[in-house]
Amino acid sequence: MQFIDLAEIHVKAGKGGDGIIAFRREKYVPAGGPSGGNGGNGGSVILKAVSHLQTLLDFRYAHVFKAENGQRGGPNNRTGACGADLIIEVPCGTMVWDAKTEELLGDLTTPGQTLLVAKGGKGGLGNKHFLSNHQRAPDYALPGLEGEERHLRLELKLLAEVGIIGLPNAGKSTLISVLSAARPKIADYPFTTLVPNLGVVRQPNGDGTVFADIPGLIAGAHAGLGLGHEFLRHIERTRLLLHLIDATAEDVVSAYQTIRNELVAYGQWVGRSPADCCSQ
Ligand SMILES: Nc1nc2c(ncn2[C@@H]2O[C@H](COP(=O)(O)OP(=O)(O)OP(=O)(O)O)[C@@H](O)[C@H]2O)c(=O)[nH]1
Ligand SMILES: [Mg+2]
Repeated sequence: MQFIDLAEIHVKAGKGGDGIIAFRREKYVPAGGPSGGNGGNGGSVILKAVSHLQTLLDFRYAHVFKAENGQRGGPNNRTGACGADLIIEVPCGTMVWDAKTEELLGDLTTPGQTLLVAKGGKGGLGNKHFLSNHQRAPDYALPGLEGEERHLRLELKLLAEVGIIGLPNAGKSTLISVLSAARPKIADYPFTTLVPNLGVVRQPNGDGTVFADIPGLIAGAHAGLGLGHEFLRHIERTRLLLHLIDATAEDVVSAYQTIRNELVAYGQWVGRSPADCCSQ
């Protein structure tokens, strides 16, 4: 399966339905008065975190998401139906940014958590609403308002507590395969792992800790060498980094230092002491 952890989408909430102008016309009811109903509200666009998705792959091909418009009001004071909300499912760990203003709109971390990203437009008022002592036969109504529209950037940062980092071939995938039920590809050539793997490590009391095995880093990864360092975003939120070093390597210290340098170049760990990383 392809792993996609960045996506841009366009969301548009539904327009509110127009209010209408109508007058009650019935036999034996002279001058029945205004009866134009209000328009229904437009549907909103809502993002929802779900646990059955692990990537943003679904957004690779679908970029535009529109919620339903509200319906026009009807005669006899009938309010138009509201447009249905559009609920878009995203994996847990998705951060949502407004691509234009760079504002962080929300961080969807727990299953079921929702975020309103575009509010539906309000339905317009029908002429019935404007009936008053001064205005017995209002012949105007309001149009529905446009729904909000936004360009969003979705960024998936997997939620693991422990991140396993190291040079290619250090044995990171082997470690997670032994500690957890994860079965990543293991082979004796570098860059076997191309996308992060998550594994749940069971503690004796039954609780689980999520470990993430990420692709190997090499010197210059921050400048795009090897697989680059983009996937480091997935261990940005870990509580602990497990630095795995092949003990049979010629220069163990430089193996460690290379990874440290890349972390610093990536920028997220500047200021943390090396002791924050757990070495093996
Ligand atoms: N002798 C020995 N070999 C190991 C050990 N751990 C892993 N290996 C071998 O080292 C090779 C690389 O292991 P991987 O787990 O794929 O290493 P990795 O760090 O995930 O590598 P990349 O995904 O390419 O970055 C495989 O051939 C493993 O069988 C170990 O503790 N001892
Ligand atoms: Mg691997």
